[in-house]
Amino acid sequence: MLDNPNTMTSFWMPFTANRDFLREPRMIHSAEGMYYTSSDGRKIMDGTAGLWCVNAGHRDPLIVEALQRQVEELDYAPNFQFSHPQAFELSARLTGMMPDGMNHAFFTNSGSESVDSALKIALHYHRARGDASRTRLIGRERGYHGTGFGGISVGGIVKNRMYFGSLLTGVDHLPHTHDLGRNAFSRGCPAHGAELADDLERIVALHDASTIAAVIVEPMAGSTGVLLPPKGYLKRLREICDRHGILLIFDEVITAFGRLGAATASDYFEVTPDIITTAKGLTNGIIPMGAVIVSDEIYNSAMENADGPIELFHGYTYSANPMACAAALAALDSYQQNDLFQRAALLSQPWEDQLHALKALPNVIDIRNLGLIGAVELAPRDGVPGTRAFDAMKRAWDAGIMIRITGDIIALSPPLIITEPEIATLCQTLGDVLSDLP
Ligand code: PXG
Repeated sequence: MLDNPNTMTSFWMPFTANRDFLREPRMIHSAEGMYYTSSDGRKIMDGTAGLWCVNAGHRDPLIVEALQRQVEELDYAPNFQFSHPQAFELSARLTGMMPDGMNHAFFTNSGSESVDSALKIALHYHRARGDASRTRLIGRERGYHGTGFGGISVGGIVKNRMYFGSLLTGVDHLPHTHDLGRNAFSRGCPAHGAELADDLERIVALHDASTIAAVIVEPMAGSTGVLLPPKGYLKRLREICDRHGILLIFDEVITAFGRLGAATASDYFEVTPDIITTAKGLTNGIIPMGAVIVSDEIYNSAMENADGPIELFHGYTYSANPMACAAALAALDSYQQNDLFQRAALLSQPWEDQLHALKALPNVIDIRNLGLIGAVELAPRDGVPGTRAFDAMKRAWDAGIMIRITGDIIALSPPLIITEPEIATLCQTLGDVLSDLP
């Protein structure tokens, strides 16, 4: 079947050049730790932790065994008006890792659902407090908040929005923070651009704060190609939100669970939002699950201001599914027992050094890094943007490493179990690919 492109068209692949893939499939057969084995039997280093989710590496025995035990006991239980102990245990464990005062978790099945849930919770919060005119949602250019209608409305990636109609109304966007002119080849967060947060004051002046419910940003914009927050930017955003009674949502679908060398980006940047969205690393990618973590103020307000027995008319069939809870509890165990967040923090320096050693290679116009995240931005080919990085991705696969691309930006985010020699191999292999790339 795999040799027959006609049969293979039955799978419409997400965010993929489907026709190109069918001509030249890149198929994965199995995985262990830092490596995949391709269908043609080659070992491929996972330079991206899957899609930024397999933080503890593939088939972590703690998680595999927890799932095996869970399926023997409880496969599914509803969480509408009934529940099961793992849901409460996980909520307690998860919120224990979150910033002070963020003690309540609402479960979803993906980052997209976490984002849409967070936006709805923000609207609900203001309305329940009698502030129903606060309905505007503010996102940011180049932001990625998943693919639900809420997420693409506040998101700022043109191709993810332009085909899908008029989207949510009452949405505005902050400017993105990418500035190669001032910040190219910065190590860690760039020095320039904190003032871009002040654009929120312009938006407030335009619409009036009394109409604005929430601002949502990725503390580190991942999908768009790793745009790091300028130094001081997030604190400034927090201050402006506070001044105007606007909720601040950090979309931590990528950054939570150790990617920056801390439990959350909120922790890393020492800026506490009102709502944090998570997914991906919550279960180490093994089972879909997301969670929205909210402040005591938001949760207590929902409980106190409810107009009937049910405080929030929102939820999913699989919210806090027992198998997902078991995977998440085991993933959190694994992160803790193996000190993976600390490990990411310790590895961030050799990571930075190895990545920035690629600076002199042809067509490299920027290199960015933070925690165990890296990006290499390439100059686009004349008239055919995106093709240079696309070719790099294919050649990297042939050379034995998996990398992610967005436009002409290569993104790297290896599992946090990577070793220093593996960092060297990953960067050197990428360097070899880039040296020969037209
Ligand atoms: N928010 C953020 C910040 C994300 O990065 C989502 C929401 C949506 O999550 P779900 O689980 O609905 O996909 C994401 C997802 C990439 C890449 O290559 C990034 C994501 C997904 C797939 C690929 O950068 N981020």
